[in-house]
Amino acid sequence: MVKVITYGTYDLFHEGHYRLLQRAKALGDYLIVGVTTENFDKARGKLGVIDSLMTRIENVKKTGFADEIIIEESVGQKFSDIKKYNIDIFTVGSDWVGKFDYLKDYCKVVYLERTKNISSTMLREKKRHIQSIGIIGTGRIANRFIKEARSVSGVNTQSVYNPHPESVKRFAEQWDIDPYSDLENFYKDIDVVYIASPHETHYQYIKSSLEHDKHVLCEKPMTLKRSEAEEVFELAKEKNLILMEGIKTAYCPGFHKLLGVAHSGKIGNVRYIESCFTKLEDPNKRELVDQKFGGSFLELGSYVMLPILKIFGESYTDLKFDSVKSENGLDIFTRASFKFPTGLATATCGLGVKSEGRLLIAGTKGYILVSAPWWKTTYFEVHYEDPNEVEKYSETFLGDGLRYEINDFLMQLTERGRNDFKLTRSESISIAGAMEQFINEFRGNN
Ligand code: C2G
Repeated sequence: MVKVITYGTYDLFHEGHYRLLQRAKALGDYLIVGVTTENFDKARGKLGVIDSLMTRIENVKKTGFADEIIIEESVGQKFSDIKKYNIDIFTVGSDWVGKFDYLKDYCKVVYLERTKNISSTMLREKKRHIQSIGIIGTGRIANRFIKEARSVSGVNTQSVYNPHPESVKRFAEQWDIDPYSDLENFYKDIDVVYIASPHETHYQYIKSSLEHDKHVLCEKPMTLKRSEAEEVFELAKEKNLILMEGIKTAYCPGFHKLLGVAHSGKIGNVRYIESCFTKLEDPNKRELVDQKFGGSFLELGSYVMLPILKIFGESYTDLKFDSVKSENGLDIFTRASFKFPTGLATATCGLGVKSEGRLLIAGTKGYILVSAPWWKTTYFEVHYEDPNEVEKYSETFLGDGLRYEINDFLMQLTERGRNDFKLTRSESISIAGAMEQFINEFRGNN
């Protein structure tokens, strides 16, 4: 008798799960299915699981393919199950290719092709529908997004658009998704759009996506003009669609803990903030070559302004920029100096100058220090006048962190939670306004 084992969460049970179990069963005579517990999913960084363990087991049972169902509770369990149940074949979908090769010494490992299109799911109800994502753009961030989206339950990255047929095909093959170089066709089969194209194209793509009735998650900076940001938020409101700007720090749990402490009064009234983000970039990369929309502030300014606006609010009385330029005229380092009625703030960012990427929030009783990289907040300290008095805080930050913003976006559009306070419309509009001022002044000086 050939014994086969497979594992999964099986949340919002869909055709991909069904087809996987069907083919797993066909590989042998006896199929064991391991269903993950909530704790295990949490530990392995899977977010947004909706169905209870009982419901997920019930759904696997209903298919009739499983001869035995077990629960998967810990990381090393696959290895011990293979021995315990005398397994001949371990199988899982092709989204895991290579990940379980370490089991090859103990049984045969088979990766079954994952099901690409699961939008025609059995789950028709809006809140339980698997949201199909289409990506606009094929750059580095789009690659990261796909990986991270696979750690969020309830979404399926289905297609990608880029006007150049060759590059979109290459990207799609790598991730086993559908390529489109025709925008109208791209919109046909998806629920939401993730925009990861060059900054200056965001505004048009947001408008076009909303006009096609798609919810939108757009990479930062969402737009480069205040009026454009206002316009697209208004359009989203009119059409009852979610439009969210993806500044990943805004959605990560450690940053929230930090804001909680800053607002709690622990350090008294905040009077000064200093935030810095630098990244030494290859001089041939778009960010350091694109004369019109490259440079450090357009690339990193959204991050460094975020804690300032979250803590002091948006009513600054003065904003001044100073930049260090490279030979080709782009800003390789920029300092944005803010004045607020109750304090001061400095945001610095660089692509060609390296500095300590820390965040300092100074108050009337003490200060918060978040060491680099503060934009992936995992640890911070609260210091007081007495240098021996230090409070320490830590928080998890999973993977590349994009999964938090994807999960928050999903919660908003399935109406499972209101979390738009994490990055409000007016904060996004203010950031666009600062970008606009920077571009105007910078170009004026050039
Ligand atoms: N699957 C698929 N096609 C999809 C989605 C999922 O073939 N469109 C497969 C997965 O590859 C997996 C199974 O269906 O083999 C269950 O998928 P999930 O519930 O998403 O579980 P997963 O996170 O893949 O768990 O220990 C857990 C396992 O390693 C895999």
